[in-house]
Amino acid sequence: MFDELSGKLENIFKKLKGQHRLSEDNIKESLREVRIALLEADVNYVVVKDFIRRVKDKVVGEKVYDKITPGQQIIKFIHDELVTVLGGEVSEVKFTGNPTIIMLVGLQGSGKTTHCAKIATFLRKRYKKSPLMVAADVYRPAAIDQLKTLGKQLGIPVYSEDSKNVSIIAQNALNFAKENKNNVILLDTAGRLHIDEQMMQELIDLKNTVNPTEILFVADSMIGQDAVTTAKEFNDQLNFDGVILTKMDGDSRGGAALSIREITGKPIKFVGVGEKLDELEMFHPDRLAQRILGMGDVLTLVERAQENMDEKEAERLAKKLQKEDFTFEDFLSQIKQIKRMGSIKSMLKMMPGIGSKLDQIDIDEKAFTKIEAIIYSMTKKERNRPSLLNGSRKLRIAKGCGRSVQEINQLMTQFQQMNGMMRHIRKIGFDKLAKGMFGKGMPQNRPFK
Ligand SMILES: Nc1nc2c(ncn2[C@@H]2O[C@H](COP(=O)(O)OP(=O)(O)OP(=O)(O)O)[C@@H](O)[C@H]2O)c(=O)[nH]1
Ligand SMILES: [Mg+2]
Repeated sequence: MFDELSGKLENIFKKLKGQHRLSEDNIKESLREVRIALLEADVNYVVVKDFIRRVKDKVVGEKVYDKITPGQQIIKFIHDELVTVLGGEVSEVKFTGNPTIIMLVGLQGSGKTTHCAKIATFLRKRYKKSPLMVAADVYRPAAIDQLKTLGKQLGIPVYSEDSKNVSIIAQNALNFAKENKNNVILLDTAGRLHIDEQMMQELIDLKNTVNPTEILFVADSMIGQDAVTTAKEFNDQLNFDGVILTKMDGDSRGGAALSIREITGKPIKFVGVGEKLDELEMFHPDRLAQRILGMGDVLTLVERAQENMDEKEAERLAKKLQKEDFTFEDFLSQIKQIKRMGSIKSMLKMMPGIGSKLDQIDIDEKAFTKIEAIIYSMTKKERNRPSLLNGSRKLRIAKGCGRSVQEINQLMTQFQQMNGMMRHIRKIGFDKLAKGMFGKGMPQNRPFK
């Protein structure tokens, strides 16, 4: 969904790579491009303008940290600001009413009925609630049938009646729920093509009658800028509590998420990611921000590396490499350090420029385990003096770890290549180490397949 935007931002930040100082000029240029990218992703221009101003204010006043590059620092600011725009924290469902009444409103076809069912099943599963769905869409008989069908499919009761007065229906539904011990009521209201006064009045009446715990505005993320106008109108009239952003699985440019949140000030609570009834997610601002940036969480990567790398051990290995007496024993120790940082794929995902491309790459997480198995089958002497490994020793090792001699040879080659390559590395910082581990010449994608 945000592929286009994240691709653009990746390019912008590439240009900043290698710069050691942020001048007013290069910030200006990259922010200009961020602005264009956001506008092209259909984010409302007022939101974009504000956003850029806030990021700029922060970046200009700040000193550049030593541990991260200026590019990474800008990403961090933009990321943080995006998280703020998207609402900061996850917004939980409120269950204050007894029963809790959730009223869904929105334009025609936005996904109200579908999400009424999705949320009902979600609340039942996650919070062990006993929901009741209410057909408060009285204009189309088909709408009632649609809700009933969904209810049947999920085994969730649906309350409906022939009356054309939704306030009366809702009142009766409330009594029905009390009798049947349903502690959450979901009101599925009629959609409207455009905002019209009569229907809006009906929603206001309904709101006044049942005093819902939450009114959720259902917004189709595909309609871009229009969603903002509609959201504003609904919010002015109904003062809704939150937003469900639907059809995020589609070809949406996604700007609606940022804009609606910023313009209405109301949190996005749920995201619809498909037609199926379990395709619903709670909305996580930080995850979406990371996805928008497509840059991965550079800072987490740096932090994790710092936390997990035993600096003294890294230095010792670096010294050995420089002296060219790096052994299999050291190799084992290095693998252990890498493994402590988490899965290889999750680490790579956090590196700029890699995240979006990672899906096509097949990384064999077990490669290290195989390497370890081979090394463990060597005697201590062999581990410390790899040159000892002749044909018969290799055969014995192969038998010991259940791999072929060919695989042992492969490991030897990789080991030698690494030794050669690492000779040039003066100090093992995480970046260099990672490059060594994942760049050419090292046990990369599928060494033992
Ligand atoms: N791909 C996708 N389709 C969705 C999603 N949510 C709803 N739809 C589809 O959108 C169409 C309209 O959904 P409804 O739930 O009927 O919309 P509504 O708001 O109740 O429509 P009205 O009652 O006519 O106002 C249906 O075909 C749904 O399957 C979603 O998150 N992803
Ligand atoms: Mg409907």
